[in-house]
Order: sequence, then structure tokens, then C-alpha cells
Amino acid sequence: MSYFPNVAKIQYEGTKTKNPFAFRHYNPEEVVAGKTMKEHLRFAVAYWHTMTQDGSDPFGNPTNQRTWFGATEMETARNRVEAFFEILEKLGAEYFCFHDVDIAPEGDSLEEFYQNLDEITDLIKEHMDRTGIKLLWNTANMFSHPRYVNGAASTNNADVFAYAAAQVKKGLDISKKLGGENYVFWGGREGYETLLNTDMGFEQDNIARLFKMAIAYGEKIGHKPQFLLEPKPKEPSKHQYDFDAATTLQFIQKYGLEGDFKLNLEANHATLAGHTFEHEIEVARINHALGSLDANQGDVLLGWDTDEFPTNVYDVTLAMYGVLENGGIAPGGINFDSKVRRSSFEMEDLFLAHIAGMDTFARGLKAAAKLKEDRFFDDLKEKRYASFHEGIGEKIISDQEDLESLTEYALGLKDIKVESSHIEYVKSCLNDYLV
Ligand code: XUL
Ligand code: CO
Repeated sequence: MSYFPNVAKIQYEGTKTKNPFAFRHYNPEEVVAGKTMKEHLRFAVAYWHTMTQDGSDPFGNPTNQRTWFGATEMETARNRVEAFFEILEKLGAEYFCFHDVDIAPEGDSLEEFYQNLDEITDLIKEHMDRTGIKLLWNTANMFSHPRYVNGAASTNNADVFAYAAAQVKKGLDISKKLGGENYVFWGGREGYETLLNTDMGFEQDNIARLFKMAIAYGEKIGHKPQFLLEPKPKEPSKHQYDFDAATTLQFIQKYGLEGDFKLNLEANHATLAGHTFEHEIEVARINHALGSLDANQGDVLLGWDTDEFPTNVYDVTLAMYGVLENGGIAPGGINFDSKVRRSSFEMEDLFLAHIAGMDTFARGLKAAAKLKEDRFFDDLKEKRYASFHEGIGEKIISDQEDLESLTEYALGLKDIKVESSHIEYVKSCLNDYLV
């Protein structure tokens, strides 16, 4: 049975096509900068936004029309797996991501949740074996259930910490069963509502404690996914400890987790933190911690996490430039942590939205590859820092100078000539790569 009888496998048809169910830019086998597009992009579909998001918002009821609801929660869960793999196969997306609660109902007890997860992951594994589609990452949802009202690893309640640990253990067992390449922690409730009652140092020590338990358990079961921490400054918590890439790296370094953890960076989380996506990617890259990307975009006029499908070619080009500079994103990927708008409620909108995102990343990749080939940024930066490649500059960066020797040099200077950056010209030239 098909959930999308009117949608065939999405093919690349080029920009002239009028077929909405076709790629106009993403041509999976096309070689760009030495690799096929699909090798560069490693697209993943997110289970939560695609299969469980219902289109409700704080003011309105669900709008999404979905045909996978069955007589019981487990029947719905099984139907979702079938529909999900139909989407993945037809899109040609080779990876997927999920939270534990996305794929199976929690039931009335932890045992029941474990049983439900076992049954559904058996089914998922069958589809993975049949199609060759792979698990980019899974994670434990430790933020939706009321028990996590005061945090999961950062909770004040030791029983809640234990429950969170049990969810992480199961998450790693599932990761091993399905060959997950990464394992994500996003601390939706790991932060505070008010500092008046919060012991920040204690809470952060406990978060690190849970991560160390996860590393130790992975070693014990012989499964070592790349662990990823996903920064976000706020929402749902008023302040989240993993505020942005820099703050999260400081945490990783403080607790000596560099060998096991990298970052999963999300575009809309970057903008919520007051950064661009390319800023976050650059912070991670220069610290050898660029792990994976959650692809989406915010709305410049709204101050919350709208998780829109990425369609901004400018931003995506700069993000993909960072990925190319990093030598690629593997074992991470490009996960569409994006949801259809409330008014895009038809089943087939799930395809149109992913096609839009995939085409945008294909355009971004191509533009970024051309920028790299032309040494657009390389030449710009080489010229900008030229004074450090000769004379006194070269001596400074080879650590041959000190305050006294530089003072002597500075006293001999008659005229310091600084140059204009011609930023408007640079931006105008950059535009030529985007169309
Ligand atoms: C929330 C968010 C999450 C994480 C995984 O803003 O991005 O979906 O990606 O928990
Ligand atoms: Co995310």
C-alpha cells in the first residue's frame, strides 16, 4: 500500500521543468568539487517534523491531513514507519533522524516504552536492510514529558535523572541495533527558568556526568557513534546552558569531552542566539568540532524557532562554504529539522517542502564550490592579512617579537597606512555567484 500514490520517485529534471515533484537543482549523481552531490549533502529526513507534527500552534488546532492514523497508537506507529520509508525512498534521502518518542508510544511504564521501541525498531531495521537507508542520528526526547519540567540531566530530582539515564541507555542500544552514525543530545530543558533557585555549577556537573555515562556505556556495548551536542539559546527553557557553539565548546572543553563530542548546529538556533548560521559553523570548524547540521531557517520578523524549510540561497551558500572548508560534513549530514507551514497541510506538501530544501542546498553547494574554485574568499583574506606575510608581520606570527622589540619598531614608524575593505564591492561580487 502507498501513502503517496500520486507521487513517483523524485527525479532531477533541471530548471526548465514545470513538474513540482521534480528536483530542479539537486542532481544526486552530479559531481561537484570532486564528489557527487549526494555524498556532499548526506540528506536526512526528521521523523518528528515529518511524521508526528500535526500543524497545531498555541492558538490553533491541528491542520495537517495525514492518512496514517490507525485504531491504536501502535498501529499508527507502524503505519508511520511504512509512510516514512516511502518518503525517504521517493526523495532519495539516504539518512533519517528521530527521537525515541517520535517512533513509538511511551505507554504506561518504562518497560512498555522499551517493548514498543523494540517492536518499531525491528520494523525500521527491516526497511533499512531492504533499502540501504541509514540512521544519521537518534536521540532521547527528555523535554516533552512533565517529569522533565525541571530538566533531565540538570534536574533537581534524582529519580528524574535516573529515568533520563534509562532513556539514554535505550537510545544507545537502538543506535547500535540500527548502526547509528551519530547520537545527539539537545538539552531542551537543560537550563533554567530563574537563577533564584538554580545551582548552575551543580546542574552542569550533572549534565557532564550523564554524558560520561553515555560514553562509558557506548564503550561497554562496543558501539561508538559520534556524540553531538546541539546548541540553542532559549525555548523552551528561558536560558539553555548550550547557548551557542562557543558556549557549548567551552562546556565540552571544561569537562574534557573533546574526544567524543562535536556539535550539531541548527540554522534557526544560530539566529535565535543572535548569530548567523555561517558564524556558528565557523566557530565549530576552527575548533575541529563541526559534527552535523540541522537544516532550516527562521523568520527574520519573528523571534522564535519557526523551523522553516531552508530556501534562502544566500545563507545556505555561506553554510555550504563552511562545510567545504571543513573537508565535508561526514559522518554528520544535512538533517531537515524543518516543518511544513501550518497552511501547507496536505500530505504531498511533505514532498514539496523537502524538494525545496534539497534544491536550495544543491544551489548552495554549487555556488560554494565555485567560490572555492575561484578562491573568492581565499584571495580576499590573503590580501587582507598580507602585512602578516612579510616583514614585521611575519616575525610577529612566528613569535620572534615581544612588547619591547615592537615598541622599538613602532617608534620608527612615520605613517601607518590602513586600507579600505570595500565591503559593498565584495558583497556585490558575491551576488554574482548566487544567481
Ligand atoms: C529543537 C530541536 C530538536 C533537536 C533534537 O529546537 O532542534 O529537534 O534537533 O532534539
Ligand atoms: Co535541531
